[in-house]
Amino acid sequence: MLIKRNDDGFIHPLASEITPPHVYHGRRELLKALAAGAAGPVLAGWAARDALAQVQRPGKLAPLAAVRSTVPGAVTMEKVTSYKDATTYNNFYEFGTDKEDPAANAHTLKTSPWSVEVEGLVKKPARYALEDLFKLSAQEERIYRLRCVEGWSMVIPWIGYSLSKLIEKVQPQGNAKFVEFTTLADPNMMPGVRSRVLDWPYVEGLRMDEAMHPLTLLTFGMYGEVLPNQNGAPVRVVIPWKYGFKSAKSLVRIRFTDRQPATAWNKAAPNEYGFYSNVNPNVDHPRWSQATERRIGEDGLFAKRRKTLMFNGYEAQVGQLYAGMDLKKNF
Ligand SMILES: Nc1nc2c(c(=O)[nH]1)N[C@H]1C(S)=C(S)[C@@H](COP(=O)(O)O)O[C@H]1N2
Ligand SMILES: [Mo]
Repeated sequence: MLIKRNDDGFIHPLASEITPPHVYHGRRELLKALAAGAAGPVLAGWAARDALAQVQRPGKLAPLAAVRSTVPGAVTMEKVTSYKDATTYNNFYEFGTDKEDPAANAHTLKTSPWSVEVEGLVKKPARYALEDLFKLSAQEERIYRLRCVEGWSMVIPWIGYSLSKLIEKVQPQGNAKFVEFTTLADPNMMPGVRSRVLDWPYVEGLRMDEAMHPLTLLTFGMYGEVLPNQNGAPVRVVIPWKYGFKSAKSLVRIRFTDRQPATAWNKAAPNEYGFYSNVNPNVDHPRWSQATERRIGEDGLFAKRRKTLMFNGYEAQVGQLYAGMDLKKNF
């Protein structure tokens, strides 16, 4: 992919590349299929992809070109949450604990220059400038459900690539069993870090096979643009089958280790937030049920709560990672 750096230091696709992916993909596939005399199935598939037609570029931040992901399960056809809801109802405690706080306060986060340290049990540790991390693999659009442990969910068109691409590049050593994510904790840019709600920095972690799963996304953008600060700019992870807090924002370090990482929420309340935190309607949070959820944007008088799905609906893709494990014990 051709990219150039603008004065603001971030990466901008060339103008020719900013055609929305659903437009150029559909068109190219259609032309190919017409030439092959097989337009029928492709047209049907194309119509089914109308989920993508709902993804309107908000036109607020730098555009980010992406190809349609072909990873199984990477594109839900559910209605996409509005950009406004996805960017004004956030959890990002470094900017305050109210849902409106990150949108109001995150403008003080300076995302350029930015680098991510990759260290620990790897053969090729490296400090990646954001631009180099971005270029490491093709950017894909994924439409994922994200389910917060608090009982609400959204459907967001993310842009990034499988974290496995980076992991393959840095070559973990044989004894690396877990990946630890550390996010920025700068009290000058993040007013929430001065409060004691969590033990900063915000740390999250995955078992190696979870980190290697193709659905685990190293994420640079959403809605066809770079990430807004409140959603974890300039780079975060998104793990769609786990409660939202596992999807750490504004990453500065990725460390490979042989020990299960001590994560921020697990340290704060170990009986409430386990290391795995797979979305599971059958295991309640000690203070509330996890059986149902409220889809953000559907909060009218008659909006029904939705049933929460095992692994947030990604059981076909990730269920085998937990075969034989007691998911009530390993919550
Ligand atoms: N650094 C950091 N990452 C974080 C959080 C946070 O407070 N700090 N909150 C988590 C929680 S609880 C959720 S639900 C998601 C929300 O992501 P979104 O605002 O993009 O929807 O981010 C997660 N990542
Ligand atoms: Mo959350």
